[in-house]
Amino acid sequence: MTAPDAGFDRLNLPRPGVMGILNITPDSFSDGGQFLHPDRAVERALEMIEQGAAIIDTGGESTRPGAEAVSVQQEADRVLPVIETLAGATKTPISIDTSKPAVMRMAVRAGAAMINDVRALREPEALPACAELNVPVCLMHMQGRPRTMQQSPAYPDGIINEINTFFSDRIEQATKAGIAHHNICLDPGFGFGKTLRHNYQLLNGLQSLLQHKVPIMVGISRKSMIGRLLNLPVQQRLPGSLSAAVIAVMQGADIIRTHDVKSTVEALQIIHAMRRADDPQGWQQ
Ligand code: 8Y7
Repeated sequence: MTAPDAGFDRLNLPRPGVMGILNITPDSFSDGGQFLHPDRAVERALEMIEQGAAIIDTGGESTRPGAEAVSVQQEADRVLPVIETLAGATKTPISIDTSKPAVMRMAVRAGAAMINDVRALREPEALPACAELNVPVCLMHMQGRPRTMQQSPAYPDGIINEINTFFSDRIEQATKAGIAHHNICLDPGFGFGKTLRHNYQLLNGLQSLLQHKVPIMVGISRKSMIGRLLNLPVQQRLPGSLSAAVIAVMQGADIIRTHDVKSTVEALQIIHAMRRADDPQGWQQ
């Protein structure tokens, strides 16, 4: 049984809701270096909250293909001052994008309310650390490792099947380690060990992920599945990103991770209005 105030429900997210990306890195793919100074990062987070972000995802490690590895110390030095200040300045939940158990612990102590792990708690000790912290966690699918994942992605059993098998296994491992089912959310990891075609097969089959009965998150914002398809640089990928976000929500996604909070919130309001239009209790709220 899930208590009404447990797990993801405790975060009070609207469904669907928007997660604003805050990259505190020198080398992230579309906005690297812009928010390295804590004051600038906090300012940007508050701006995204003002624009309707339901959650802020802070990250100090770039996972783009070929990015440099960072130490626990480096990652902590980047994210902790921002999480601490932000947690004191807003009630909006803060997520920590990390795979390192030590960073998870420090971030939650500093005020983070959620963990977003692109490695789905596969690093040593990440499962027990997360169980102990007892906060919601997003388990993302990735084939291979960031450095090499785009070299020759392949899904002989079909991408949807393979991702569902991966998720069943990760949910089993997580719950065995003591992580509550109501604290789990899944993300198929657009662009992480996937060809352009795989990403669109995934978008088309996204509904199938609802079988795991947990919230679904997706991150498509400005990614190469938009840019390579349309042959557009990162600054010109908003219409494509919004189109994909709307499709994802129509397929059942609950959380959209994006750089462009204001426009994404607006796009999701269209879906919300449509879904509520026939509600006899009213529809605009
Ligand atoms: C995703 C993500 C990135 C994603 C989740 C980027 C950290 C690349 N992508 N986390 N992180 N889902 N859950 O373009 O798709 O933002 S990094």
